Formats: sequence, C-alpha cells, structure tokens
Amino acid sequence: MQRKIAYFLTLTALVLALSACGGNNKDAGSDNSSSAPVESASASTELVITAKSWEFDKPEYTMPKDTPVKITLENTSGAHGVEIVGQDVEIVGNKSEVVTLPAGTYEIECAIMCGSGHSKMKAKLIVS
Ligand SMILES: [Cu+2]
Repeated sequence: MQRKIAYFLTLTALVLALSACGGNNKDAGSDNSSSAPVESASASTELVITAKSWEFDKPEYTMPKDTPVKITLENTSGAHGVEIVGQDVEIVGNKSEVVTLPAGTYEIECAIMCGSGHSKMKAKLIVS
C-alpha cells in the first residue's frame, strides 16, 4: 500500500514538473507574439532589389529568417515587379513591403510582363 502511495506521489510530482515546463513555454510564446507586431511595423533590416530591363542587380539575395525585413524594389529601367514564388508576396513598381519569412530558399521572379526579357528575370532569395 505504501509503495502505491509513493508511486502516485512520484507521478504527481512528474505531472507538476511537466506542467510547469509547459507554462514556461507558453510564457515564452506569448512574449514572442506580443513583440512581433511591433517589429513588423518597423523592420530594422532593409533589402533593396534593383531591377532593370531585363535583370535583377544580383543573382542571389539574402535576408535573416523569422525577422521582419523591408523589401524595397527600385526600377532603374522599365517597369518590373518582385514576386516571391509561393509566398503571396508581390511588390510592383518602386515600392516597399515588410516581409517575414521562415528559413529556406525562395525563387524571385518579375511580377510584371515587362517585355522580351521578362522570363529571364529570376533570382534567388536565401533566408537563413
Ligand atoms: Cu517582367
């Protein structure tokens, strides 16, 4: 009988320890989510992509993961856009958009049918 009580006490202690850990994780999570909107309102990092007919200024761009980054498109000749394929991000003309992406390698394509070299306007975005 005493063994059973010891067993249950151990179990209770374990459950308490586990729920305490869970509580800590939840606290950390709510800290992250409460600070995220502030960060996205004012991105501390800017990525400038320059486009001309018919190429982007770099074959590869990099930005930090899970961080709001202000992506700015500058057209130096012609009218072009930046589309981050599969991410619902499209910046058309000389504009900026604050974008937060998880780690990965993304394709950038021109978002506007800009002429004969349009299909060549591709670049990579490396988020790490
Ligand atoms: Cu184009």
